[in-house]
Amino acid sequence: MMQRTRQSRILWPLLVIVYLWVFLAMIGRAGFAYTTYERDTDFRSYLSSLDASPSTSGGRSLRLDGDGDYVEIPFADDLNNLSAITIEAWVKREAYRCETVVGNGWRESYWLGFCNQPIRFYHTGYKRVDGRTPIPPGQWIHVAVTYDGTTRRYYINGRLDLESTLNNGPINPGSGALYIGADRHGGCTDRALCGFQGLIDEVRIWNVVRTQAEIQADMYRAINGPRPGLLAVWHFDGDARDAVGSHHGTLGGDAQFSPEGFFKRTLYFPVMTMK
Ligand SMILES: [Ca+2]
Ligand SMILES: [Ca+2]
Repeated sequence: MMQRTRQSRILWPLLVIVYLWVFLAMIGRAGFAYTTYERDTDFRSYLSSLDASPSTSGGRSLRLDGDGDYVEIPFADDLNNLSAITIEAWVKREAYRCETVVGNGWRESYWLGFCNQPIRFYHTGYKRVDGRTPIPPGQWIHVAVTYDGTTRRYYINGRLDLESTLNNGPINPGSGALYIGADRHGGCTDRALCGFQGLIDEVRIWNVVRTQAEIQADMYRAINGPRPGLLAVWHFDGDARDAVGSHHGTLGGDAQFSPEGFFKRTLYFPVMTMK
């Protein structure tokens, strides 16, 4: 009896609010709007305006221990018929090593990673150029590479690190799965798959050359919808799904997700509005 009384004390005010809202909506005085908070700062400022506590449902990243861990993306034509390419990722390294960020078979197609300190990018097999600036362990760094068959450009945190026409020519397609955090050809001296050690987040592959301004404009926010030339985006917020297409990945080795994502999870809030 007591239980039922307590329930009705909570239920009745709720019902009154819902009925009032429906009435206002019917006469056109109320509605719903969905607001997207893509960056944690936006979300926190939204919450502070409500005088509420921050959410703990943060985004995640891919954690790899550098020894046999990877995300495998099944072979797809659009990842292999490229006259131009842009690859972007947030990385947090743990050491200077030869390690893969995105590998499409480095002996035949494209590969983005580091061999010790700077960015390295291969295409068409052994056609490589190393960047100039070290990518240090222990901090989140945004790396981006663009290549159009003639000119390659490397960006670190949105700043141009290297522009080069050395070893240029068309991008050769691969013939197998694309890996994130490893490469199916392997061949690094101490590890079978040239595995990455650390955290990787927000990996994107485009079939166009992104400009420096475009890279800077999008590096601090998650992309969740289609864009011209955007082939795939992996947020790694607890899964390896492609957020804009069908290039869904599966984890290999003992790859896992870290609670330390570069971005907080993208949040969609229904906000009641008065007209
Ligand atoms: Ca491992
Ligand atoms: Ca993430």
